[in-house]
Amino acid sequence: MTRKEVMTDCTLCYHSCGVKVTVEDGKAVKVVGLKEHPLTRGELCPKGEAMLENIYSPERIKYPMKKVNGKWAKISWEQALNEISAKLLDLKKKYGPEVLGVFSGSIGVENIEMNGLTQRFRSAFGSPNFFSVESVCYRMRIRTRQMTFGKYPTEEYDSKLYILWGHNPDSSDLPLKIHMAENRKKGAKLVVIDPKRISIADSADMYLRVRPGTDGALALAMINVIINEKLYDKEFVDKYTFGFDKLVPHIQQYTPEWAEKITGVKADDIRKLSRLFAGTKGASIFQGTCSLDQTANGTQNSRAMAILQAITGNVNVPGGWVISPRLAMGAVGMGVEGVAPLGSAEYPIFFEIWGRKSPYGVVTMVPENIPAKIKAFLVLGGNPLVSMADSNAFRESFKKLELLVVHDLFMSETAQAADYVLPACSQLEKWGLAFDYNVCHCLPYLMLRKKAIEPLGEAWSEWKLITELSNKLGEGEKFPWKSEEEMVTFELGPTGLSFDHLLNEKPEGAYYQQKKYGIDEKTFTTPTGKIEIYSEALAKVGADPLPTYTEPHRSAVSTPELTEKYPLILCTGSRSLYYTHSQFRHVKSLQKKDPEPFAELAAGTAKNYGLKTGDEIIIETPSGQAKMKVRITDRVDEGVVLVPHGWSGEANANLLTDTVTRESVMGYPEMKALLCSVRKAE
Ligand SMILES: Nc1nc2c(c(=O)[nH]1)N[C@H]1C(S)=C(S)[C@@H](COP(=O)(O)OP(=O)(O)OC[C@H]3O[C@@H](n4cnc5c(=O)[nH]c(N)nc54)[C@H](O)[C@@H]3O)O[C@H]1N2
Ligand SMILES: Nc1nc2c(c(=O)[nH]1)N[C@H]1C(S)=C(S)[C@@H](COP(=O)(O)OP(=O)(O)OC[C@H]3O[C@@H](n4cnc5c(=O)[nH]c(N)nc54)[C@H](O)[C@@H]3O)O[C@H]1N2
Ligand code: SF4
Ligand SMILES: [Mo]
Repeated sequence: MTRKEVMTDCTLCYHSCGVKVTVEDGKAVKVVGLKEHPLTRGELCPKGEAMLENIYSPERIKYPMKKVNGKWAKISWEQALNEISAKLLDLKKKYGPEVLGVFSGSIGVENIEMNGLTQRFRSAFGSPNFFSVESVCYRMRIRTRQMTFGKYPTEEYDSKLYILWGHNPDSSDLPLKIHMAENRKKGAKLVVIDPKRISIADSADMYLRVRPGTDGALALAMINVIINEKLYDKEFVDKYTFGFDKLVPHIQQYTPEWAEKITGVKADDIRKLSRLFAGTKGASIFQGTCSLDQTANGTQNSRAMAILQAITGNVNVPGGWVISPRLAMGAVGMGVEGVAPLGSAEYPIFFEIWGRKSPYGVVTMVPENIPAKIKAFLVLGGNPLVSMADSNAFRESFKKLELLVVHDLFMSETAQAADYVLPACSQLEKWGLAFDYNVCHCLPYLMLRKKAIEPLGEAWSEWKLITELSNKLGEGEKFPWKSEEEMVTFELGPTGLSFDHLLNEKPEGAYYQQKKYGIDEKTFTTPTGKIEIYSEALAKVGADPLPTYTEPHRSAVSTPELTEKYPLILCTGSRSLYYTHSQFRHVKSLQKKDPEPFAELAAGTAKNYGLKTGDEIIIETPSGQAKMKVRITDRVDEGVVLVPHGWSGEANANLLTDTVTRESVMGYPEMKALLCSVRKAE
């Protein structure tokens, strides 16, 4: 029997926790946490522990398939590539290359090969239309911090004060959970700001229950208190910020009493939190990864939080927000000249700031542009028909596509809607690089993602699919790497770390740089060279250059006419520890832990509608209906309905969201503060 142990990472969500996989006779038989990994030190979450159940699931797609008369027929890779490429070339000839859209999901955020290859593919084809979850998640905060600091500082895991602001590490962030527990033992404080009293709030130093979607008002009032009570770091502000003089008069309107009326958080608690935050050097706002973005005030939420870190001097100090050294890598991705993706005109700052372009289009604009501008879609590692806002609109518009190709391990709802489904490799079946610790939480650390087993069935990696398809399209010379290993070697080129070194000497991974604290003249690469409290970049695109507050698109305040029909606040997307978005519902051990979706309601609200735990209800919004069971809990406020996302069929939360209520600066969908009604299902 041959036996080997492979150190690699788990990519079942973007945290890339270190794992050690035992392989016997070519089969992975055991996965444990990797003790040597600096972030997770041997711990895994239940999803990571169930990795092999997912990989060896009988439901894996085994071979390429084509839909013929509504039924799936097995075909060869050769046939699939021939037909797909012929159709793409035909569409290109008739309508131009822009009609091709490429989507890569959240798996493509941590999988830089997938992300880079899909970008290069659409560029080689000549289309600017690359979409990903980045126009519903995370990129908004990157962009906003960039426009404020020039670079992208992130929350440090080891902090003295953790403000979990719409973030629940117990379910969504294992590395933070581990580090926070350790630092709290040493005296670090914890504040939770969340409409739900999540478990960890029970032991927090402060818990503030906020009305969904109103966090911006709370943040503005904190700035107000910190300025008016002179709690800010004057020396830091004088030396490193631009526009503070404009902020002072602007912020006067946002008093704690004003914010109390909007958010439901007591003015005195706002004062107390402001004092605690401003009085702690090494404090960090752990801003929800998407929870504060997916609201009408998204960009301004991020701005207000950046300004809070700045005026208290909590930037580039241990425990605050810190700019990590960036890793110079060989870029697999490629831009397209002369044409810009959907949404670049409507949401210009999402696409470009100071000449720095982002590769993404605005995904909420996709449905309305099919078929006029988009006629074919290639989806890798995503499930947009379930995960993007407005599943109804996505599904209807995808029906009008002339070609839909999905590369996945499983028959997702998007795959079911496709013309061709292509089998994908799991992360143990291909080579790659894991280095996103610095993107998410500033750890300049890199690991080789190792191919531990051979691809199952006829699965192909993204490299193989994109390379072979490009060959058929006559664009093969743009994909020069003869193997995945060669591509990874190319990526590593500028880093000074070689493939062999990472494979043989440092299988557990290596630091590629040391973190630096402190500030010098090169730290803030904004046009003023300072932290831009006043943002010319925002003013230029017609947005508020100083932080402001916008009510949720739909609420008792902004649309009182809707509240008779939709009297409750709907907040979607609470993470389940056992699933990543729409994934793993077929994994038995996880299914057992979280068998069905529940809408969480407070007792009074449930009583008003005659509901008890376990009842089936219909949740309705102006966009659609979803069916789930009720769970009564004292952890959410009266009048709020909290639902998970990622469930398929009738329980899909995105049957309730829409692509119309877009955040005004970056076009993000509203997912956290909608209006709904509930009733018992017949
Ligand atoms: N297990 C698991 N982990 C995941 C994922 C997953 O699907 N499953 N997904 C990953 C991805 S892609 C992302 S983006 C992150 C998401 O990460 P986050 O956006 O940080 O989401 P959570 O950590 O679930 O915490 C969100 C919290 O915000 C609260 N909340 C909702 N609306 C509001 C609001 O308006 N204001 C405030 N203050 N709080 C609000 C919710 O009640 C919840 O407790 O999780 C990542 N981790
Ligand atoms: N209502 C509501 N909707 C939300 C959210 C919310 O809070 N509320 N959150 C949003 C957020 S933050 C995000 S990031 C998105 C996530 O949106 P998506 O990324 O579209 O969602 P997933 O369900 O994770 O889809 C990933 C797909 O990739 C497949 N896959 C996994 N590994 C690989 C691989 O190596 N190769 C290939 N080719 N395929 C692979 C999986 O089987 C799965 O079908 O969802 C968003 N949707
Ligand atoms: S948190 Fe869980 S699913 Fe995510 S990478 Fe770590 S072990 Fe895997
Ligand atoms: Mo996300």
